[in-house]
Amino acid sequence: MDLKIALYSTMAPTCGLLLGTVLMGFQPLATAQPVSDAALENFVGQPSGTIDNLGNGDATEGSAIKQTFSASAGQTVTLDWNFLTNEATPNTLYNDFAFVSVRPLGGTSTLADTNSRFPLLGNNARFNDETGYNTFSYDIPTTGTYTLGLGVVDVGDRVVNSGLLVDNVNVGTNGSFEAGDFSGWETIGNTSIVDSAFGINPTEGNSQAYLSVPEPSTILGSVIVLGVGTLLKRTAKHKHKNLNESIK
Ligand SMILES: [Ca+2]
Ligand SMILES: [Ca+2]
Ligand SMILES: [Ca+2]
Repeated sequence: MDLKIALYSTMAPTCGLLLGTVLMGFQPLATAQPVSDAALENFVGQPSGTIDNLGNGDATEGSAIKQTFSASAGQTVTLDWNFLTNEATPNTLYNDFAFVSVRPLGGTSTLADTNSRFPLLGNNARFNDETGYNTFSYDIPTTGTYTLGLGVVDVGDRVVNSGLLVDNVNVGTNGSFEAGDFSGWETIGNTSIVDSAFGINPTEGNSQAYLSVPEPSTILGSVIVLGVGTLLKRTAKHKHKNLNESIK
């Protein structure tokens, strides 16, 4: 084979592969992205503005799950939840939080925000702060059909991740997520089923639901690059904060 042809036949696929890799690098990844707070309110069936009106700041985006079930008056809905965050805590500007919604009665409540107690600081490799599992309960006042919704949101901006683990829901079907999927549930945004390999054990069985507000996974231009710069700065602040805490 002529040297030039040999070189070309080696180079062309390599260049093609390189170009392909570069192009692929700019494609959005398959990671499901969080949705607006308006979309979350529509999803759980609460009035527009409900999430911002909880008083934790301006929610920008989030993820949620829901299930509709029949319940009798006097029955108690219980579930286990664990709020995780990489935001500095407490934090008035970026007060990410988790919420629960029960409709048509019950309304919407904050489960935890950055002002909550985080006894499990740094317990999980993915998050700096963790509330640990707590139990939410709600007494059904009237026999009927109810929709339970659970969500986690970014506040103030769309960076620095927070998450919500849910398990052991005592109403509806697949309440402990032991089917290994969201069968019986509906989801919106970034949700998945995780086991103890996540770094935190489920409270019932082997599986638990994980909702989060991950960072944008692609870099498409200077605006987003600037956003990533801001994120890096804020991450550095967090590290600084943790360092201070470890010195105390
Ligand atoms: Ca908002
Ligand atoms: Ca955040
Ligand atoms: Ca479970």
